[in-house]
Amino acid sequence: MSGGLYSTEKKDFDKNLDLTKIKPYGDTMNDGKIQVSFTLPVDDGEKALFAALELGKKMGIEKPSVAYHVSLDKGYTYFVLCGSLTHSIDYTSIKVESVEIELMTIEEINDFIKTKIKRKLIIIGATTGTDAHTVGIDAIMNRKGFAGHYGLERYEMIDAYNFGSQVSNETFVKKAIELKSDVLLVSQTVTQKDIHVRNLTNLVDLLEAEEIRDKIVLICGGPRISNELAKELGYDAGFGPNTFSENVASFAIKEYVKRNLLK
Ligand code: B12
Repeated sequence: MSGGLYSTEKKDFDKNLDLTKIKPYGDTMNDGKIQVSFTLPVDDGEKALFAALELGKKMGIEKPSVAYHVSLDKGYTYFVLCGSLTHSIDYTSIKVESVEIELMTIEEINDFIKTKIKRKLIIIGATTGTDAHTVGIDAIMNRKGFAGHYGLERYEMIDAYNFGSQVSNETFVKKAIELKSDVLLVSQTVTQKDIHVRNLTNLVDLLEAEEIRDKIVLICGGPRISNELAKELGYDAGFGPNTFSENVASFAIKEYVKRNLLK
């Protein structure tokens, strides 16, 4: 650590972690330090700075300060604001519904498919609608995978087809029928104005219209997708950040057998 003038050693700083009242951590426990960024639709200047600080206070930020501001264009200014958040959260009261899976290795997944399904599983995937983000679906499907975890294309007992991004729901359903797919993987990153919700439900509607929804395992994923949301929208499961191909495949094969979807 630096040997500068700043030292916390002799000071009587708060060291108590109370999980019923957690706050952001900056330098010391419960200091509430945060940094937020946003754009205001006004020209840069003293008045804009004042407005940003006032907004910070309304967000519950104590002693906000503008760390950075820049004019993005005429009538638009970008701000980075720092300060201490006054709000806290009762961490002990939070209940999150995540996918319950017995995580298997690639070898175990291949063996399971060989013995229980007795043929290769056909999995298709895409980022649907207008969404252009491919990295998430590639991480799950592409041979090289993500963070040291190989993707589904590498699995001996899986035929994986990754159709990339901006695939319309109509095309995706057509591909599902054409390839007699067992599992459909949908990636959604852009959530602005809830576009992901409309797009994800539209796919379920189309699958139901084609009478194939109950014959397939339907999974979605993305940085803002939770299992809870996915189920609400008519999917079998939803996966968020730090998902690997093994998580998805372990769930898909168990679900496939549990629902007796063998064709
Ligand atoms: C790279 C990037 C882009 C690239 C994409 C290039 C490409 N080929 O993918 C480009 C430049 C094209 C782009 C464009 C846009 N982007 Co962008 N982009 C990003 C960025 C920097 C990284 C995303 C990424 O690759 N993450 C890495 C992967 C591995 O993570 P992941 O997607 O979460 O995937 C994991 C899990 O979520 C899960 N998963 C994902 N999909 C699936 C699917 C299944 C079936 C399963 C099981 C799991 C799963 O598993 C993956 C691995 O663990 C993020 C910011 C950030 N740092 O996250 C913004 C971000 C996603 N983009 C954003 C925005 C707003 C846009 C634009 C709208 C900007 C604009 N105004 O033009 C456009 C949209 C274009 C469009 N039509 O979609 C916002 C989204 C905000 C929101 N929630 O809506 C972000 C968060 C930036 C921000 N802070 O504002 N973007």
